[in-house]
Amino acid sequence: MSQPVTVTRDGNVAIVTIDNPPVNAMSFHVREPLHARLLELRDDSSVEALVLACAGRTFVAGADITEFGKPIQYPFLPEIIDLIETFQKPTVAAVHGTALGGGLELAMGCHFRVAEASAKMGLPEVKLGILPGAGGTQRLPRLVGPSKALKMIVSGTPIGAKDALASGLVDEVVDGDLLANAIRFAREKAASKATLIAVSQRDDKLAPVRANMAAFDAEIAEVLKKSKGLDAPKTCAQSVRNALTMPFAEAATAERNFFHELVKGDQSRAQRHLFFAEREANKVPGVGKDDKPRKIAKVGVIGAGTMGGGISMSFVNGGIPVTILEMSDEALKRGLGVIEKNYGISVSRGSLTEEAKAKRMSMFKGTTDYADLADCDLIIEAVFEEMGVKEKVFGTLDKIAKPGAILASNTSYLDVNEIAKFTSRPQDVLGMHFFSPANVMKLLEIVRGSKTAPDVIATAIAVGKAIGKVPVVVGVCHGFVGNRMLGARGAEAEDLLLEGATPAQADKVFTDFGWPMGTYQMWDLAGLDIGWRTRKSLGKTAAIGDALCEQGRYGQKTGKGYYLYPDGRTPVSDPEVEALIVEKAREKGINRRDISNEEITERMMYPMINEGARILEEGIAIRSSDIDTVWVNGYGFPVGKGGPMFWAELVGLPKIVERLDYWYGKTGKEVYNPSPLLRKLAAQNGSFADATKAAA
Ligand code: T1G
Repeated sequence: MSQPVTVTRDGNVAIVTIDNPPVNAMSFHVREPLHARLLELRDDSSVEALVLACAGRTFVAGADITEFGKPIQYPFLPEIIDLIETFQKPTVAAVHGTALGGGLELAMGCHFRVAEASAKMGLPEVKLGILPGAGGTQRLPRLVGPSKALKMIVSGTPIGAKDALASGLVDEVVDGDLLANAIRFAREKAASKATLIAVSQRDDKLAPVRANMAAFDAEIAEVLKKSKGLDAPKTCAQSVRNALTMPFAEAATAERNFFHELVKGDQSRAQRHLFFAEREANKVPGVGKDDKPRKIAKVGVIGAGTMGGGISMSFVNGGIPVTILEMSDEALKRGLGVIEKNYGISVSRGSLTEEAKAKRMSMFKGTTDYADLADCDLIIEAVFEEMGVKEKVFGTLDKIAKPGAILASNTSYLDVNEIAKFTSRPQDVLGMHFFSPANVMKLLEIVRGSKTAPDVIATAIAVGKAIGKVPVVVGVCHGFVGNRMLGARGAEAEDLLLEGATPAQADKVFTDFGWPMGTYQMWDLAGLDIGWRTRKSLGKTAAIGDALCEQGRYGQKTGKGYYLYPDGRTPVSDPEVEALIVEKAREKGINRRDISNEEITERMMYPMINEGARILEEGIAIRSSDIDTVWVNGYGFPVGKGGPMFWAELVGLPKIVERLDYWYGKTGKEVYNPSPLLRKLAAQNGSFADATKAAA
């Protein structure tokens, strides 16, 4: 095991190298020797300059998140950074990879920073429900100015080396040997007897903004607009603002206090849970390190509709060329036209350059001939959700696809094992369920068939991550994990309206909870006719939903559904719908009553939890945190509540079971019947995580 901290010499320059794989996190076993070595080097007169570097793939990527929630052992990171600032000789951070959080804070404790051209730097603590707690909210504004620091810290988005150089975060960007250049830079600074000003003592970038606090407060209001319901963004902004109004030491102390407040809160616990959950989701039983992902250099997509087009864009955006197959030139032209229009919107928004758009458009090939997919490494069909259509497609793919090609279905519900039977290569077949709009939504449900080979799963995970998705492996059942639980969440939506709720009231319960929208608005967005068609095919009815469709009220796309959409997007309650609901209730002899917001939560969100517990019992999800990852990345479950299963434990499983029992007793509906696992955990005051471990 290599030493976490080593010191070497290059003449009068001392090089301190941190080596703590995989990301050089600032764990205690790094902090302790680092503090000791720095103390020695500071007082060693033979050392005329110091370079702080890291081994491995990245400079320090932050404090050790696994240490949060436990007593943190001295020396703390702020003390180490303050110690570096007492050096009376040049200190230089050699930055490569991703210098994030405490890593960037450490680098900002040095007088200078030299970065590799490919390096990224940022303070992503807000994504963990906390704020930079080692001086970041005080030093970053002093280096890049309060406005840029505010945006970087409240968004948590890192910047590249070029931007860092231009904004004053780094002093030099190098292409060649980073360490050699950092040593050269340090030696130059020592030789020139350059004036050394600790970052905490600088004020030149603060003074101009301090003179106009009203303008800065307006900037704060602007950046906080999207942070609804979360505490950390507001606290981040307040701490950056303190840099303008308080002496460094006082503001740094306030920052530490903010950190200790936030880190013990439910929101940070939820967001740290999601950080590790997303990574746990890549660990799949039966898929080991020897199951190497196959190379995916070319992708084929069948269908250039909404899903096929979005899926194709996801791969091209990830640098993988796509051949799109459609049944006619006209459909192909339409599909490629929508893709071009989407890129055009990005260009007009400034998030894509014209040349990047041209390059991406050049990576699409259109065809109406299956033979053109023969050289694809992965082929994904996004055709009509009907087994007969899938049979034709996979039967043809089996004949034309090269050996070893992976054949994936983007089906949202259908049985992937049935689909695999349409081929002679079930081991190469799986589901890759994208979420609309597929080029935007991060979730990718990887549906593992009973015969899907381990390396095919490994490939789907790897290529999913490569194109910026969050892959979660799920089992075969109707709706897999997300849509199956969505069904449970909406099961009582119709009856709640008949019994007394309104769409606006029920949807406000959801938006107040932190969802982007409620059930009825979501149905209007997706199109009410989809559900209507499904109900008719299953011989089912829904008094209100059917009536709306019979009036041609399909939702947003027809300008009205449960709501009116006068501007095409914003839902407005419609008295006609409320009259329809009252009429349907009368026809059914239902006496409407006031429905409380708690009842709406109990009858829509608790059934979701119950279905999640059933999914765990059946092994459709490997672990409860996978379910949380699905919901946060595929359906907008608020990150501050950690996902449905994490939130259920905040509510208390005994309470959820008690309320489900109440509604089951009152209605006899299966959606309320507590699953045996849920009942067992509630009785034992256990947690879903325990159940997952026990099942593993
Ligand atoms: N602490 C502990 N473990 C970490 C970690 C961290 N900061 N970062 C990553 N890991 C683990 C991760 O769980 C995984 O483990 C393995 O490393 C590889 O990670 C005081 C308070 C650096 C961009 O938020 O963004 O500093 O699954 O799969 O895709 O103000 O990791 O292999 O067992 O993500 O190449 C601030 C978090 C912390 C950065 C690399 N820093 N990390 O991505 O690998 S708070 C962050 C990342 C803080 C200070 C505050 C990414 C990455 P396993 P990975 P990757």
